[in-house]
Amino acid sequence: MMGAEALIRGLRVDAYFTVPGRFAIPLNVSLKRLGARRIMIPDERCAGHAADGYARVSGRPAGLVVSAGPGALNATLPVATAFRDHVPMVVIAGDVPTRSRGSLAVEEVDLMKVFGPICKGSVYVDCEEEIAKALGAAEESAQAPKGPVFLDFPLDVQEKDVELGGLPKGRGSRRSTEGLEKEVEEVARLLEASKRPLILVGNGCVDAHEAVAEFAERYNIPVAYTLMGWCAAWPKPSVSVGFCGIRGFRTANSALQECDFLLALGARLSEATTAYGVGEGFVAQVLVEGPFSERAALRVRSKCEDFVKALRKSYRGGRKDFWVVREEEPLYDSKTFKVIRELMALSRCSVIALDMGQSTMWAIEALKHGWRGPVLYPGGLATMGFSIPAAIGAQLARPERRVLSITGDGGAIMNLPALHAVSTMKLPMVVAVFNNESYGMVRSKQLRDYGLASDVELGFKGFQKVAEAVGMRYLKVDGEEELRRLSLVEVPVLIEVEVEVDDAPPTPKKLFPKS
Ligand SMILES: Cc1ncc(C[n+]2csc(CCOP(=O)(O)OP(=O)(O)O)c2C)c(N)n1
Ligand SMILES: [Mg+2]
Repeated sequence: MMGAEALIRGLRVDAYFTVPGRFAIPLNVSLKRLGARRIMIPDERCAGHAADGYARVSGRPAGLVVSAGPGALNATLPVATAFRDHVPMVVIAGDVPTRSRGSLAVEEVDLMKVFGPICKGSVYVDCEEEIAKALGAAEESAQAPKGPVFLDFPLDVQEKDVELGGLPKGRGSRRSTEGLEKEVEEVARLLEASKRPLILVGNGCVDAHEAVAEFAERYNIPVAYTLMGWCAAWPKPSVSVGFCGIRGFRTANSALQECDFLLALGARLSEATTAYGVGEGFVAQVLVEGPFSERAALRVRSKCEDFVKALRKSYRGGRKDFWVVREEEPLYDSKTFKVIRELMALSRCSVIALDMGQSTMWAIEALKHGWRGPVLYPGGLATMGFSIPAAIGAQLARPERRVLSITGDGGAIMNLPALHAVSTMKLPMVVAVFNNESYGMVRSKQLRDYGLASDVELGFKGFQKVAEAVGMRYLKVDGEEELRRLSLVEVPVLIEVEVEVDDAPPTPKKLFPKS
C-alpha cells in the first residue's frame, strides 16, 4: 500500500479538513479510498480554524491536510492559534519529494522550521520507518499538554509502497503519577482546614473539569475559571462563580481576592486571570508543563486528571459552607451588547464561536448573563477571523446543536471561503456580523493613545450581496423586533447588525496600557 494510505490507516482522527494541492494528492486519494470523513474548505486558514473548532467541541484531534509551500504556509495562523489554546490537531503537509528538499524547487519552503515553534511536535517523514514515528507523534497531540502535531510528508514517501506491520497504536505517553501521593495528601489537608477554599480551573484542566465539578459540588467548594477554562468547560457546576480576570465576573474576582486556600488546576495564574489580585491565602498549583506562578507555595507537576482522581480518593473533609456571596453582573446600554443578549436568547443556538474585536468583548460581557454552552474563543493568539470557520468545525462535530458565530466586519471580510462552505454544506448556523465599518478595537486604542486613527476604516457595506452570492439567507437586524423574525428565516443565515464605531465596552486601564 502507499505510504500515504499507511499513515491515514494508523491515525485515530475522526475528520479531516483539507485543501488540495499537487503534493498532497496521494494523501487526499487515500482519505477518499479509506472512506475517511473529509471536509474541503477552499482556504487553508479557514480549513485550519474549522479543524480547531471541531477539536474544541469534540475534544478529539481533527486532521488538517494541506499541500506544500503556499498551502501549508497559509495554515500557519490557525495552527498557531490551536497551539496557543492547546487544541489537539494533526497537521499533515504533502511536501516536495525528498530529493528536491533544499533545492528551491517551486513551492518548496522549509516547513519543519516554520511549524516547529507553533506545534507541539513535528516529524519529517522522509522514509518508511518514519511513518511509525509520525503516528506516535500524532497520538501525542491529544495528550496533555495538548496541541497540534506537524507531519511533513514528502510526495515520494507518500507514494512509496510500504508494509503496514509494526505501526504503533495508541502509544501515548503517560506521565508517572509516582510521588504524587505526598502532594495530594498535602492539598487534601489544606483543603480540609480552609474556611474559604476556591478551586480555579484553567484551560489545562479541561479533561478533568467534570471530575472537578463533581468533587466541588459534593463538598460545596466554589469553582472559578480562567476565561479559557470557562469557555471550554460545560456544563458548569452549581458551585461555579464564573471566570476571573480583566473582563471577569465580579464574584469570581472577589473570590480570588478573598479565598484562604486556592487550588489552581491547569491555570498559569497569568495577569489575564489575576488582574484584580490574588489574596493572601495559600496557593497550590497543578500544571503539566510550563512555569509555575511566583505565588504558588505548593507546586505540583502532574496531569490535572491524575491529580484530581487522587485528590478525590484522599479527601476526608466534610461539606463546606458556601462562603462566596454572588454579585450581579452589570447590564449595559449598548446596541451590540443588547443584540448579542437577544441573539443568545432567540437564536436557539447552544454553541457560540467568538472572534477578536469590540463585538467579541461585548459578547464576553453578555455571556456572563446566563450562557451555558461551550464557547470557542481564540484567547491565546487573539486571532481575528477565527469565528466563522471555527463555528463550521463545531457545527460538524455537534450536528444536533446550532452554532452561533459572532464576528466583526473585519473578521467576516476575511471569510468568504468559510461562508461559501457554510452554504454548500447547508450548516444550520447563525452568523452574526457586527458591522461598524472599521477595525473598531484597534481604532479605539489608537485614538486613546495617539489621538488619531489611521488605516482602520473598512467601509464595507456589501454583506447582503455576499450572503446572496454564497447562497445564504440574510437578515438585517436593528433590535429585538427583527430578531423575532429569525425563527421564520431558514438557516444558514447571515445577520448583519449596524453598530456605531464607538460602541465599545469599558476597558479597564490595565488592559493594553501604552508601553
Ligand atoms: C489575523 C489578525 N489580524 C490583525 C489582528 C489585530 N486586530 C485585533 S482586533 C482587530 C479589529 C477587528 O475588527 P472587527 O472584526 O471589525 O471587529 P471590531 O473591533 O470592529 O468590533 C484587529 C485588526 C488580529 N488580532 N488578528
Ligand atoms: Mg469592525
